[in-house]
Amino acid sequence: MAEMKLFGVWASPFSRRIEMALKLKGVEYEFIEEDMKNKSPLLLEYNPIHKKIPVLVHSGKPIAESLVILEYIDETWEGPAIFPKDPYERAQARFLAKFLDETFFPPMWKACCSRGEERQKAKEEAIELLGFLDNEIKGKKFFGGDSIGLVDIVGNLVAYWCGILGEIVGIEFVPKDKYPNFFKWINEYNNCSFVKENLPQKDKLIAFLKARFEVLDSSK
Ligand SMILES: N[C@@H](CCC(=O)N[C@@H](CS)C(=O)NCC(=O)O)C(=O)O
Repeated sequence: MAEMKLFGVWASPFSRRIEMALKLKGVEYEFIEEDMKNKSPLLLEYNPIHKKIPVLVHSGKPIAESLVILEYIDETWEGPAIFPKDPYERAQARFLAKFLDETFFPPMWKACCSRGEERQKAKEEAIELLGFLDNEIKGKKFFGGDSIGLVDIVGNLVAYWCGILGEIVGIEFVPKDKYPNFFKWINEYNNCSFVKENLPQKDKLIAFLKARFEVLDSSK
């Protein structure tokens, strides 16, 4: 059997995406927990450009960047499809995944890490952007249709992490009245048993993130 190793961090939405995809496909792997304050020589060797987790190593060959890894997993193993088969739907799913990581994530994270006027501006920007997703999910159970697909896997960031970060810093990123469709998806998603099995335990994650914010605060 091919050797499969995943370098990740238990609290990271990016490495959880890969775990979810591997489990969806029924692929066995070894999880190697990285220490972000003291990255292992192997991680730096496997991802010399970004020096980030997750990195999937398949029979000694490393693949970095969660969206790239998800595509590799879908192309390599049979089982439930992660990407839509139809080329247009596939392009749309890629667009939404990139939107979440590159357009939504930066202001959302800034809203959590900044203060005062800067926080207010980033918060408004992040919340406004979610209107696009509220419209996209309207009338559907998951972004992938009846079952979980690429955008749902990538959406762990907003469905779970964003809610917890919001609780910690006192920001409601997904107001139920403003975004009823997206709010419904979040509930559906977080209550789906397969998803639940692949999310970190809430109390543990809150403690981890609070400690992270204390470090950020003390370095200001
Ligand atoms: N675009 C990357 C983002 C991954 C990422 O941000 N990983 C964080 C942990 S959650 C990391 O490794 N940070 C290390 C650092 O920035 O030094 C992906 O999708 O894989």
